[in-house]
Amino acid sequence: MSISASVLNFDLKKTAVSNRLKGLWRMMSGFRWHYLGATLSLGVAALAKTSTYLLLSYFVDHYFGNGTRPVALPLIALGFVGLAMVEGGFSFLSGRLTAQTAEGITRRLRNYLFDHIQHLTYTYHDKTQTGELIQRCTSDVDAVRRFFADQAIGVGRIILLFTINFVAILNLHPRLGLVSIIAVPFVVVTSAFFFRRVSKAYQAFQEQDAILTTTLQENLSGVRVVKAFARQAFEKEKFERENWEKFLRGKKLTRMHSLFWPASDILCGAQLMVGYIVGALMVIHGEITIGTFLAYLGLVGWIIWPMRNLGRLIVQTSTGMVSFGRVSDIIKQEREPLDEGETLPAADLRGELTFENVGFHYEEGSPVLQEISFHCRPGQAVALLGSTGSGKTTLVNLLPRFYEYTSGRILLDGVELKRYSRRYLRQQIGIVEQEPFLFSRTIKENITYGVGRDVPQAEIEAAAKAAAIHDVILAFPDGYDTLVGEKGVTLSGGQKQRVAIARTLLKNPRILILDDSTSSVDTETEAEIRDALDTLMRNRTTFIIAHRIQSIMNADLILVLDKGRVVQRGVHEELVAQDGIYRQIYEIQTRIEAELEKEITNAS
Ligand code: DUT
Ligand code: MG
Repeated sequence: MSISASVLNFDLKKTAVSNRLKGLWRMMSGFRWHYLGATLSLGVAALAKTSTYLLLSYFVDHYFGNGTRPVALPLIALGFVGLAMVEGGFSFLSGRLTAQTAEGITRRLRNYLFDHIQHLTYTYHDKTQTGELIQRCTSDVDAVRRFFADQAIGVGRIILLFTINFVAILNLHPRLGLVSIIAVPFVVVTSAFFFRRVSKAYQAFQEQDAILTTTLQENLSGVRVVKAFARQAFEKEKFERENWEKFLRGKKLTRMHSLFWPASDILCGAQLMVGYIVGALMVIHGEITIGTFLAYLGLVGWIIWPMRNLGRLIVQTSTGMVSFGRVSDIIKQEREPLDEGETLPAADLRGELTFENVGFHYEEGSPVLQEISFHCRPGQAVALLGSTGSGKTTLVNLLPRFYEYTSGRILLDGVELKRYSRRYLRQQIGIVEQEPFLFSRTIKENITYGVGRDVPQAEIEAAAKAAAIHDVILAFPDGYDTLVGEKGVTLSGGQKQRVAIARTLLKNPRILILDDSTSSVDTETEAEIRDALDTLMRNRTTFIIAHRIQSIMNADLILVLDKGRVVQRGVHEELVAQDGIYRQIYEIQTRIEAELEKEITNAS
């Protein structure tokens, strides 16, 4: 089934409403005609089935009952075959339409979720566990798919089958018709009773399932830590505990189901019995013919079937709705508006930055940055130095608007940062993150990731050379086409950092942020990178975070951060002359280096 672009682009945000049935109805947007087609096909199939029983009744009564035989036998036989073909054909059509539609809806939902999750804010991702997201995007989405494949069309099927066969029986004999629906109210009440319970049990089960997925996901990500601390037994116990809880909740859910089925079976069985007995008595008293009774036996089954399934449907719908609610929780999260704001100045950003009493907090009441003020001219290098947790990464994360500062203001080229769109800022700012992440793709793909277009090999290599990683890459069997990660080579921390530097350099940003980018390389490589960077930093505003004074002593402005405040500022010469943290760090580092050098000379 080809789905038009407009249907695929339907904004699923509209489905995140508090009324879940309404949300599910909106989820069907663009697919409702398919459902109507499927339902109509079902109707035709149901009519054909019912007609088969009526033909049977006609046949029996005329050939065996009164022997009038008004229609030739081959014609009747042809009728049976024709009806069977119509029924089969339309059943197939309906099944196919439903399956395709459900898959279509689910495909759209998955695509939407994937895109949506990418656009959620940093804050949301900070607070949400990956395992939880994965579980909602897989298991819960699948329950939603089942709803559309099964329960959504099921309602139509049940109503059709019930109505058509009920009317047919009423036509055979009104009293038979009434007798065959005695159990309906009981079935409805029983189903409603179980609906709430199953709903609750299923919600609890899915929540626990998410916990289990999170536990597993975390354990896999941290498997090296687990091994390093030999905590396998502890982790195993933790997993077993969560798994046991899932087992218990699963058992409870199954118990609900297993109580429901016999209950509805008893009701339906009783219904059949009453129908058969009343029917048989009516034959004995000559109120109906044998043919009518035979047709009734067939038709009544198709009244009981929808009744039983109504129960199942109601109960299963509860699970679909719970899962839909869990998916909706993600859908209703606000996206980070990438394009909101202006992209001024359209052409070239100079990269002049002014911080005026900037303050920031992740959590209300615990400020992470306070009264940060400084100014840097275009092309200058600003270095941030400070103990761990002092707020260096937080400060640079404000620039691409990953987080919004909570007080004061930041001016970029004289314009308040909040007026620029995030997309624009992120195009202009290149970050080499503290813990860079590389995709399981080739090295080349990783380096060109930020540009999103074909890049001449020479440019890629220039970036790699600047990041002092070119030679390392060439040493790999497939060079730039070497796969990184689980299926390919495993890079060392320093190599990863350098690939990440190359990735950012290739993007050629106006503002460059290097967050501790040389922390996992040796001093020699660091010097190599620094030389390369020196040329690259020319003409662009750069923020360098580093722990080695060596890496930052040439900066135009050095800010020393402590507990979120700037405690010292100036250039290297000024800061060493002052009594303060900077000089302490400098002295310690030079002493260590001097001692190391002495040892090396002594040894050789
Ligand atoms: N913090 C949060 N939430 C976050 C990130 C950090 O509450 O998502 C806190 C931790 C710390 C403070 O903010 O108390 C500053 O963290 P940051 O990562 O900015 O510190 P840093 O200077 O970059 O430390 P390091 O040198 O260890 O990278
Ligand atoms: Mg940091």
